[in-house]
Amino acid sequence: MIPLLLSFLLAVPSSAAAPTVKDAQAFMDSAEQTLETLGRRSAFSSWAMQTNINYSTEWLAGDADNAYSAKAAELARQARKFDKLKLPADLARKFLMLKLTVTAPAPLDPKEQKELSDTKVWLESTYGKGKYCPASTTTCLSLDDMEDVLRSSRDPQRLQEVWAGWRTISVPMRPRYQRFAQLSNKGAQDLGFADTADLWRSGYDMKPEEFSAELDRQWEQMKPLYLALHTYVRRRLTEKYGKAVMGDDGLIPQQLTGNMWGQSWENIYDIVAPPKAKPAFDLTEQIKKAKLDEKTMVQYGERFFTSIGFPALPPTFWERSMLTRPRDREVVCHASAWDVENGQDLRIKMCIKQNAEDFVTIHHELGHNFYQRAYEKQPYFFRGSANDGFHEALGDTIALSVTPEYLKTVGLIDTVPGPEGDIDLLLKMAMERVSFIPFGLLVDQWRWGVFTGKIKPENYNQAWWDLVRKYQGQKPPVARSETDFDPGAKYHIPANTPYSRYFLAHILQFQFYRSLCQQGGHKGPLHRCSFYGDKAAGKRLGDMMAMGSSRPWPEALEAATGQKQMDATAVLEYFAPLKAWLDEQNKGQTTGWN
Ligand code: X8Z
Ligand code: ZN
Repeated sequence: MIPLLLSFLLAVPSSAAAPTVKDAQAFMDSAEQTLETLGRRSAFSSWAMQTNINYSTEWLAGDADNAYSAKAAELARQARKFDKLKLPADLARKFLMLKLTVTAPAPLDPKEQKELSDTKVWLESTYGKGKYCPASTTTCLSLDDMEDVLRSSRDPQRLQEVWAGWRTISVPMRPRYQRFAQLSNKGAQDLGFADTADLWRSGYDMKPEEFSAELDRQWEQMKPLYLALHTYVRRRLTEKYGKAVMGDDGLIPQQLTGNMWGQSWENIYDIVAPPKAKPAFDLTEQIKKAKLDEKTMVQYGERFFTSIGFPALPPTFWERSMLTRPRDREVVCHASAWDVENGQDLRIKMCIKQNAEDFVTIHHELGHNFYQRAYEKQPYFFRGSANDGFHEALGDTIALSVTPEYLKTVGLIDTVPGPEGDIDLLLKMAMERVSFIPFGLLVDQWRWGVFTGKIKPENYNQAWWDLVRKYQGQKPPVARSETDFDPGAKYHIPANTPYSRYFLAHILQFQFYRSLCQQGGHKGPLHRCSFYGDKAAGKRLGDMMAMGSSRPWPEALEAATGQKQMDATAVLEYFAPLKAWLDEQNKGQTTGWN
């Protein structure tokens, strides 16, 4: 038995005196070490689960996620004792990163922590395993089967069926997503945020409300371009499918866009191609004609990066990546890039198909891997991109350089179309990337609404479709109700991946590209520039990537482009000739929707 006085002395150690900067530094060093170890364990477990979904791997992934999230939350709460200290900027930045490291932070109660981790894993694996089993047959369709249909079928009935069929997989997610949002908000509040949306918006070197305003500003800049494309595509779809399928409210039926979520429209380029132009080339056809298998497609991507000076991918990349859908087990096919051992063990996980869409996605994923390796020397909390939009933009910037000139250089096409092919090429690119912009905005408009409580559970689905209508000008092919949970049919909702990053990436990638092309002395229209083989361009990108997230993003942006603002003018400049052409085509048409 310890005498009362002594036990009091033991409980209040001498370090209870005001903490110093040195204490804060020591605390942070140890926190980084702890989380690096737990993070590695969680990455391995999650890889095991996502490439082989079963009861045991789900258990392991949930357990490892719980260990990481609970520890991160505990450390973030302990870190409060340094709140009043004036810390050097670097160290203060790490303390912020510590609070932001988990996108759905663990609440205080260990039982709720466990419940949250298990719910996260359940949501993601339910999406991964999702299948639609039509009543008429015994075969079930996976998401990639249904995406094939959306890509290539032009039968509205069939399109509608798979569109609605895929959305049956998310119905059971509804109550668990509601609980998930509740628990995540609890965790965020324990860390001092108003809610999870407040936490998500705190990672951009500005106030959360300034970030929202910044997105709105950028959207307003790009809206006329999107509206022009929407008006044109809607007319061509009406010519193809008729008023009976299209309706007359000005909205585009989502199942006709060639994409499950109407988020990018390149797969229906054949329907909207300028009437007289002979298509310059069809990359999907070229890939099939050249019989490029999945690994060779990835090697094309890698070669672009090595051509601008990045070292080749390690042999383990080829041994450990998952490039195709395995036949014998359930997996999460949604493409992702992994860095399980800080730059030493890079991998991608993808179910590659031989088509142009996946060729671009390969470049996107490799962009993540090369970024990860570039910042491996940074301390744990600075191993990330300047803001999350940078990570998403990198590979897309490279893919903008996949021009006809480039494809000819690497032997994938025989002839480069002349200037008469410009509109054709720009329209193709707009179908891929301009179409995406409103979707990039609306996903988090929905989630922020859910987390802040502005969107109530009884309105989850209606609120989603209101946003789709408002931003994308699209509609579902069949009536939806509050039994459905259509947001859950988009990967990033069950996987809880913030989405504004992709919106930012669609601005940043054009900024990076324009700047690298200017630096490389490119002459002629911007969209014909490829910086393939340009080592100086690689060096500029590489220097920025090596900074990781150690500095506020405007500094990283300045290092790469000389600009300090994210700015949609590069997008507008790139597409300017197309915008003029679209305006001409759209004369006499009503723009927008009811
Ligand atoms: O999720 C992705 C990548 C992985 S980070 C394949 N993307 C978004 C999506 O598919 O919805 C890339 C573009 C947008
Ligand atoms: Zn990505």
